Amino acid sequence: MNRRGDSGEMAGKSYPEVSEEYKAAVAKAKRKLRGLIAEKNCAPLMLRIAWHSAGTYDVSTKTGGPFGTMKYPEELAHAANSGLDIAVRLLEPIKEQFPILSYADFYQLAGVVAVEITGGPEIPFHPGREDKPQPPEEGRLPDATKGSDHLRQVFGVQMGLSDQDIVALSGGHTLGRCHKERSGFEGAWTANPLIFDNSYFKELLSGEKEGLLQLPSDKTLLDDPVFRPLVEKYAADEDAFFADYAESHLKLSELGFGITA
Ligand code: TBV
Repeated sequence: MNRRGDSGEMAGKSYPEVSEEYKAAVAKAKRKLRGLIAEKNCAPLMLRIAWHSAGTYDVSTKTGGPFGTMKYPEELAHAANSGLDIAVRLLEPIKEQFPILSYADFYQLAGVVAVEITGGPEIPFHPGREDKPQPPEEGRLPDATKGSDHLRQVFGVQMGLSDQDIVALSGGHTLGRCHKERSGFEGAWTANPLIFDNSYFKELLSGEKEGLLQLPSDKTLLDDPVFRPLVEKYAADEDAFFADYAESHLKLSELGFGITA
């Protein structure tokens, strides 16, 4: 068997080969994660831990990224990760059942399952990430109070993602909410924060509403000539959002992982 993964063609990547035992553990862990997320209603937090794990990747130094370091107290103590200790704690009883899996794969699998189980698109998952011993430095994740230039610096220059990835991934705020005691902000972006759909973009276009939240980094998507047409497209066409979201989430989950052909 060659090294090219099944869905790798889209990203033009090849992946390390893992054992049949490893593949079986991935499939079984996926079922356990569905159960946990359904029981605890914790899909938003699981998407956030996957994103904050991957979003530290820096293309120029090839450091950070989705490599299982979020379990370290040092990384959990980063200001942007406030509350993610809860995610690590919720996941640990399942992780213990699958010692063969890397934390790196396991946290990304949790993000994929969170999107799937709340009605979002299926995101291809390729196993084989290895755990790194060292968390990244603090300060790489975006700041909610800043605008387009900052988003392009973090997602574009640091992570190597595109403008389209920024808008599609911002749709992740279709899930969950802000907690005053974690980020200082309070409230959900949509009326149905446990459903993955395109309502984030519809709410963004319809303006501020009693009871819902828009962060400065959300609102900046409306003011930018490249971002805004994508917001309008995703608000009007959920299938287009799901297709682009799945592609962008896959890229995010594999920053620094897999060999580009
Ligand atoms: C929570 C803001 C997915 N995102 C979240 C919070 C804040 C932000 C609240 C934390 C809390 O108080 O519990 C303040 N995160 C940002 C902002 C930026 C950011 C402004 C930078 C622009 N978010 C996200 C991506 C993804 C998410 C790429 C996933 C693909 N974030 C996310 C979820 C939740 C937050 C599902 O960043 C809810 C968690 C692109 C919960 O309910 O517990 C939007 C984007 O990075 C910036």
